[in-house]
Amino acid sequence: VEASIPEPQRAAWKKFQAHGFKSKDEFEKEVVRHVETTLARSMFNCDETAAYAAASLAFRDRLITQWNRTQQRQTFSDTKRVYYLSLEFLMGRALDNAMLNVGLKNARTSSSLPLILKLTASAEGLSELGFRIEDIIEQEHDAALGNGGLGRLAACFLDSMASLNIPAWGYGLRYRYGIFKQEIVDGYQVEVPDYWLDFNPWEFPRHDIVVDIQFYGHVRKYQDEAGKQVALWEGGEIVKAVAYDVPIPGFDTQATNNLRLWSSKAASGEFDFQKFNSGDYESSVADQQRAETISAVLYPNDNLDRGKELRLKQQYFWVAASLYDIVRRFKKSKRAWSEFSDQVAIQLNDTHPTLAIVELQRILLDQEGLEWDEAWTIVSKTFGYTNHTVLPEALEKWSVPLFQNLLPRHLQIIYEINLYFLQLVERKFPKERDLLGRVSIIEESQPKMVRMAYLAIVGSHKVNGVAELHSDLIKTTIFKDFVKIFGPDKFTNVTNGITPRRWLHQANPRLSELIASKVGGLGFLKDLTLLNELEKYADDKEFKKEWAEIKYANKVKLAKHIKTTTGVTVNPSALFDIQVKRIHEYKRQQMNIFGVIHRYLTIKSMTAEERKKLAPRVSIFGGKAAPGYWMAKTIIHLINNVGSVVNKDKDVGDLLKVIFLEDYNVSKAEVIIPASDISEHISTAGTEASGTSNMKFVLNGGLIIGTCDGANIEITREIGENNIFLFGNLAEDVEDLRHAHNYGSHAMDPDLGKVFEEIKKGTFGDAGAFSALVGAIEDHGDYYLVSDDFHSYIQTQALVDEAYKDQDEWTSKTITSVARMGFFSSDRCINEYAESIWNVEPLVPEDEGTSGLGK
Ligand code: 7GP
Repeated sequence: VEASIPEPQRAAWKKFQAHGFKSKDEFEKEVVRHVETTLARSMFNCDETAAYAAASLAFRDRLITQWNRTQQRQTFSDTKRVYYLSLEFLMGRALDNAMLNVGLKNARTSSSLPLILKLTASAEGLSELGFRIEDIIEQEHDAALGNGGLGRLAACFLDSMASLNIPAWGYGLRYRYGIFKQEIVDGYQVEVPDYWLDFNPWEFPRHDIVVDIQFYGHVRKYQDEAGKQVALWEGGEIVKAVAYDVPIPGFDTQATNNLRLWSSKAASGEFDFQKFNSGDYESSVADQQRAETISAVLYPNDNLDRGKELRLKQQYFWVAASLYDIVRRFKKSKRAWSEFSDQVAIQLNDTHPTLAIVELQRILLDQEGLEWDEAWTIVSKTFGYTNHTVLPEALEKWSVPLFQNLLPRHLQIIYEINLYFLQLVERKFPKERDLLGRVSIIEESQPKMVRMAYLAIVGSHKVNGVAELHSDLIKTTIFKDFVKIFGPDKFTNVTNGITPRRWLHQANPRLSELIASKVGGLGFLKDLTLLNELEKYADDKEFKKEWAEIKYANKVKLAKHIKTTTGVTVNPSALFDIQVKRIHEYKRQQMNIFGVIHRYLTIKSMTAEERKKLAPRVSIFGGKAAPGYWMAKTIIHLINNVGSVVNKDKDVGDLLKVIFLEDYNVSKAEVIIPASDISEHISTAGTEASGTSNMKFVLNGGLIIGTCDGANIEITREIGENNIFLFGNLAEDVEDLRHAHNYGSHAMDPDLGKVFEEIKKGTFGDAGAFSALVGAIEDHGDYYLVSDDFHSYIQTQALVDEAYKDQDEWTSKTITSVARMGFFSSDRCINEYAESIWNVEPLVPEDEGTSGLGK
């Protein structure tokens, strides 16, 4: 890298190059400088917001220097890069993470490595300036550019790719509005816009990186002088994509990768002066507003596809800008096109970026003049596709007329891809006429539809699911025909993971510190399997006491949050039972709240003596419903109404409290997850592709009640059946059960029947409000098998109560479980992608010292 700087300037560049903070004085100096100059304030009116801004800018300066060097290193070494295309990146807050990374490097250069990294220069520095680091961190607005699991996974992957020194870029959209803020008013969800860009120190606008994106128009075909058929996409309109870069620091490495988010802007730049001058004020700004609408808002659906034109526009806008960037970077290397897939791996986070396959084929064909086969060989070696759901309502399809209008050339190419694909199928399976219709990328419906998952499979070299069961299910159900056509090797599994930096060290610093004191330092944050050293402390009295104290302190912290946000007092000694995730019928929050009602009725029917033997419980819910998902909103309403009855019932007291936490998001998860005793992962078997919060809860010393679904199965395999509360029907039985509901008799579970009676009596408010929720189970086939699993659920909850009474044994179980969670690091997961799908190697910074982390 150094050699790339021309000799005469080298010394000056080196002399003034920024580096990590060497001391807290240096950090303080930078904070004060940013307060006084960047923010133009004096220390006399520096409030916490300003201190947050200044501290962030100080760290950002350091990150961007590292970012630059990382990019230079990658360019000069000319290595293969990974491009992770995701319409969602649910990043949460950045300052804490930046401090951990830059701060650590700082600590590392000093002689001793303090255990609590936050108490390094930065924290002490802030404290000398009169601020508490916790309060400063709290000032940051979450970057909430995602809905749920899929978006948070992308964020964990960015952290792991940087930490593993993998040359990688994330590409996404810079939504002006992230996922809405949820307010609870009279028990109902109300959506409030999340205008998060007011002040965002973590992004760098790149006004010099602007790409023209074309929409609409028509295709003109003609023969060029050499007699070759050429297609020209003409007319239509142009929108500009402007790049915004977000540095992604790796943990314990200088490597800082990039997340590039595109923002839309009118091609004409400003508004139309001519119209303005002629008095047409309103339409003079219309073009500009229409263009800016493209990246204005994140679609708030989780596991649901709505097929709106603006969404397809978002997808193409983002994919076209990203590919332009990727191709431009490749062309700088002056290599032959045949080497493209040696230099570039593109991962599709679900089908949302599938158009990238078509766009690359179009670039190679129409712009670079390659032949179809040559181009297609390159394309299909470049892409990998990750599927995140088997739910039919989430599988993307776009109507052909819509496509024809918006992206006429792309539709032609899709038809051609499909033609060659179907010809291949016909050659391989000449007798199977039905097969062609089943696997065609074009569904012969009215109107015709483009099946994006099929296009993604045909255009990728690997397709993966996100947990073992899920990867098996896609091979045997939704993509079965494709396994037959392409063979089983095209399909693989990469079980999801989570970053232990955010989800253990940052969220639960005391637990991380305690673990570090026993496993030889913080090395487990880089190699999570080192946690297995903990297993020998599962019966260590002293250790268990500290472990339990930390859990209690985390519960006290959550209890305070509950008090300030809901006004309800909860007892931190009670069992904290938590279900936080998007609200969805398949995730079965309704079963949880029915179980809570069952518990309430049981308590009411008990004598005072009997009640004394009960284990007090706090049932905590959190999660957003998609604004148009009426049933999910009804579930939220019921939870809140049950809470308002139960929480003030004198017969019940501390024995049961029901809490709905407003506006669940990443930063709240960091407080909620470390406080759980048990968490609920109770989806209908076969519906939750993986789940990732299940991993976070166990890693933070909580146990799980769950179904045999998604990653619960692998968690059980790792931690042992004795350490998890599994219940319910298996995935393999779901189909038969559903069939029986519809065609046989469906006997309601009697306990659930009693719960429904109580709801119908109006005990929890107007019964009519909940009739659809009850009706879905009683009268409309109970698609999610709530009644079938209810008995087993209630019984298993009783086992949880029993187990919790033996606190000593419970603590041992949680320690053993944490010790066995090493597999679920997103580092392991990214290593699997790197080896089996991307074929990329890490690029270790040449000046990387030893970490002192004990690995
Ligand atoms: C989610 C899955 O529901 C969850 O089980 C999984 O852990 C997560 O992806 C990460 O793989 N899917 C979504 O969030 C989603 O919206 C539809 O999928 C595209």
